[in-house]
Amino acid sequence: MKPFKKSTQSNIKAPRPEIAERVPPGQAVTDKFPVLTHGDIPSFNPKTWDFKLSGAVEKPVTLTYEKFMSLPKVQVTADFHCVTQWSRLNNVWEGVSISEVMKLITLKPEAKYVMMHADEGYTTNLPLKVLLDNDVLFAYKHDGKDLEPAHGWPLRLVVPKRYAWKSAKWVRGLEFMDQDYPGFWEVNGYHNDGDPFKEQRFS
Ligand SMILES: Nc1nc2c(c(=O)[nH]1)N[C@H]1C(S)=C(S)[C@@H](COP(=O)(O)O)O[C@H]1N2
Ligand SMILES: [Mo]
Repeated sequence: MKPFKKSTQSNIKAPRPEIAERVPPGQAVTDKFPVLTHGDIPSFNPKTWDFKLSGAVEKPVTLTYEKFMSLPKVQVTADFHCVTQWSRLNNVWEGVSISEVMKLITLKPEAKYVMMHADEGYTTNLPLKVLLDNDVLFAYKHDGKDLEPAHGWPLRLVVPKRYAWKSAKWVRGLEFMDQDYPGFWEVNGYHNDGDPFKEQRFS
């Protein structure tokens, strides 16, 4: 993987002062919504789609699409930072908050880390306390419209405080773990934590 240059490039325009503190170092603001996907867009069948909560839980749970969609909704407005140096501000996400999903299970005391599982074998890992932040949600709408298939329809995770590779598109489940294991990009050279304000791009 090619390392980025340090964030002193002159081709990045300085953001307006009122949003400057929301733009992490080395990022450029875009109004577009680029698509970043490794591999193909998975097909979606609402009859066979499910969502699994597994691992260090008292009783694993599998939700149907209908059941997931019946969970209470939230709206979260948040900035989105891709490690490839674009940031899109003020995204309005609609979906189900992580706290709502957590009501469906009882964690075992050893649950400290989480692996997100998505279609096509995409995975990404987070410490439990990062996943449980109050701006984290499973989104099915973006800026008032259903998510485009390329952006994760029917469901994607959104973790605003981490680089966007942690926001798994086509998410299908959470596996609670007693130890940390690296996900797909974390194995392939991206930083384990991925905090954009600390510029944690690569390991
Ligand atoms: N399942 C899955 N989720 C994924 C990815 C992917 O390749 N597969 N790419 C990640 C990366 S690197 C980024 S930057 C964001 C991009 O989201 P977007 O395509 O909606 O902009 O999705 C993340 N989630
Ligand atoms: Mo990315």
